[in-house]
Amino acid sequence: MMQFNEYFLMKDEDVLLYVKDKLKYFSQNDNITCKEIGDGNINYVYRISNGKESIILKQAGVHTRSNSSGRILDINRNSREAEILSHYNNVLPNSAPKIIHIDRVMNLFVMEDLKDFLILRDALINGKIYNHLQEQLTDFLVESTLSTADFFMDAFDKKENAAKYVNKELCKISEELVFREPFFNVLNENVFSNELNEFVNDNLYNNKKLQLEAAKLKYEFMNNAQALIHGDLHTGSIFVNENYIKVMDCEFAFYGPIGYDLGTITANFLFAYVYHLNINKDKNYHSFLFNVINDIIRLFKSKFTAKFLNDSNDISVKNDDYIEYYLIDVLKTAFGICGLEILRRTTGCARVKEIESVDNANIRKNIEYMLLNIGIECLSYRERLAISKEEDFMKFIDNIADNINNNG
Ligand code: SR1
Ligand code: MG
Repeated sequence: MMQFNEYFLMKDEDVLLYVKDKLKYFSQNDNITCKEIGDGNINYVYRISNGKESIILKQAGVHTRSNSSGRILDINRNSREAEILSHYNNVLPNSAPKIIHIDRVMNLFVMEDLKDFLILRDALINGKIYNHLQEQLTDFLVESTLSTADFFMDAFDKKENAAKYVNKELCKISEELVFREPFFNVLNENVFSNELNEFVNDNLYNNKKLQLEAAKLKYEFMNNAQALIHGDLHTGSIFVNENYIKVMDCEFAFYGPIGYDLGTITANFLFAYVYHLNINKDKNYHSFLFNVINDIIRLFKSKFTAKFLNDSNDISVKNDDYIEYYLIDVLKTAFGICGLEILRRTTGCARVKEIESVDNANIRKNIEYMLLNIGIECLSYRERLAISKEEDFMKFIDNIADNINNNG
């Protein structure tokens, strides 16, 4: 009988045996089935069901799934991810799937199956409206990060936590794919419409000013251990239903700059926005997304400031001017990361459905072109955006889109 006392990468039939032997979740008489449902780049995700109830098992592999880049990844990321999902539920109840079981030998964990939830990216592409997104996302952004920052944790605990969550391999992926590849294409894996070659050459590959901003942000990402951040908070890492969002896929988490998550999620809402501007002429849906993005920035600012003032343990930072200074710094990072996330997903190998699902080559090229312009401007003007009024951000975005539409 298989003991599961030594790590190996499981197949469907191993998962079934594992669940029967180790988990005792289903009754022995149940006819259980297992299906691999992962569509990410990194892990293996299985749904195990008895026809009525189901659970999800996530196992880490040593390599990325395609392994075209030959990356070897630390498999301990799996148990760290399960712990961090539990941390999310502790600081903000119901914000992540519940963890049922962790196995540090097999590098897997089992969690509740969010069957009646949709992946936020798909829901937005399909034009779904939810009125709780901005409130819940900003609660998550503020609570999940600030609760682990120096202002709120004991200084020794925070440093130990920062050491525990060092995440070398996964951070290296972001250091390369987010900060380097859009400008240097070292891996030679960049892909985008051929008609944009000249534009990308002039504005990314040969743009020293933009490359300088990316370099500054890269070294901030590598050295500014402000708080435990999710590290990959795109709309494919979030599940949604009529009442809740649930955050998952935090294998990229580490102690990094707080603005990183805000920037990543803002960029991913902009993917939805630009997709709908080009594909779906429903103005109501455009305004829905416009308001969600504006609200995320507005609510982030007010919740961040309030938590800082009310809950911080350190008297030296309970100072309005310091909080304003710190928040502006977080926002500068966030707008820069927003630009980089847009640029790397539009030019690089880690693609998004808002571009990839568009069959019409001309429309796809228009979406890419609009996104590239938005990405470049967010990165270039991040300092100005950080001190401007929150409602100005989406005006800034609409201005870029209108200019492109008016100039053909
Ligand atoms: C090799 S991993 C490519 C991308 O997928 C993940 O979701 C991260 O965003 C990463 O950059
Ligand atoms: Mg992921």
